[in-house]
Amino acid sequence: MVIKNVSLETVIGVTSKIPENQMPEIAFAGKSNVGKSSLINALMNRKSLARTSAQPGKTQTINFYNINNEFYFVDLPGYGYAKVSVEVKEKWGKMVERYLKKSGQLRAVFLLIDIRHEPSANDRQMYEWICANGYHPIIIATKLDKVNRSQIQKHIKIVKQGLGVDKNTIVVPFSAVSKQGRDDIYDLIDKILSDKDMEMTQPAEEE
Ligand SMILES: Nc1nc2c(ncn2[C@@H]2O[C@H](COP(=O)(O)OP(=O)(O)OP(=O)(O)O)[C@@H](O)[C@H]2O)c(=O)[nH]1
Ligand SMILES: [Mg+2]
Repeated sequence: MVIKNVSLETVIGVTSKIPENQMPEIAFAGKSNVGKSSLINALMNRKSLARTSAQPGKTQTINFYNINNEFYFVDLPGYGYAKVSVEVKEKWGKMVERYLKKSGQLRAVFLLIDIRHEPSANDRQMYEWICANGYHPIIIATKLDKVNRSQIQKHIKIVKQGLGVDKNTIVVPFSAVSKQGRDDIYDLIDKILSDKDMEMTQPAEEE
């Protein structure tokens, strides 16, 4: 994948309408502070187009990044941030749920899990939610640079078991610091996007 141009095209809040985009969308979900915006920046080759923060709860909107005028990266607000009210949490949840249900262009959902920690109840719920909406999430185990090389496989196993994934689920370890894993994610995105092309170029049925 070659990134030629990127721009933040649409930002939607709790009450906004889900945009009726014409190009495919690839969404990034995960708890607050897990590294969604950092991953999107790494994929876009930009330092800070997607705003990141050590303070959890940075992204409170759904942000659509136009990539090469070909597709969108969708940065979803993070869940599980303890310091916001129940009311705000509910609103975020509803917004994400509405997006998963309503987007006509969503092709794939990446679910990010911090490689250091066992998935939480919220992570499991998000995983199940994505599945319930007909998507098979791809797991990105983030902050790979924070674990010892010899411990990586052990941590990946904990992530898989904690989410209760099936054996076909793809788990990609990734670091926004070293960019390790980025090429694997590009390859997956290429596959996701070309699958759609294949569908679109299916020969028409004979009459
Ligand atoms: N060491 C390390 N730090 C990371 C990595 N990815 C993200 N971080 C840091 O983790 C913090 C949160 O990253 P964000 O990308 O803002 O997380 P987010 O998931 O977008 O968070 P919200 O917008 O709050 O949902 C920032 O301080 C990042 O610099 C990584 O791979 N390695
Ligand atoms: Mg963010």
